[in-house]
Amino acid sequence: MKIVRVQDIIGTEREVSAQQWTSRRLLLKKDGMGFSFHETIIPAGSEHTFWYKHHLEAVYCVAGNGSITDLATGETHQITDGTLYALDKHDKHILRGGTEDMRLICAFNPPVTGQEVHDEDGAYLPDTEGN
Ligand code: 9YT
Repeated sequence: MKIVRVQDIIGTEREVSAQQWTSRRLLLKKDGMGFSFHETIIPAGSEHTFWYKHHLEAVYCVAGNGSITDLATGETHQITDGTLYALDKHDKHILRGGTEDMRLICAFNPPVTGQEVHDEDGAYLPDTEGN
């Protein structure tokens, strides 16, 4: 059994900050669960275009508020505590922080390795390191 406390991740290589978002990777591929598990903070008023072409992602809001726009349909959905969105079609999207910072809990399949770099579309490249 593993016990992971987010306060022990802050300030380590498992905490990644980029262009106004911060993600704490509580579980990565190397943890052997078959998915990775993250806490992501989206600051109030910030805007992000994400496209996980090679991953499926489920995201559950536990605090704050914001919105997500599906760039395939143009639809925008409000996000508050208790909202989940699942990117089951590798959906390219815009995520916006609302009036308060959003605290999101995320799971990725396949798991993020922690070594991903963004390609020209803002997507993570597929994991090529094997098992
Ligand atoms: C909200 C969201 O898409 N979070 C993703 C986690 C982040 N891209 C990471 O840990 O790399």
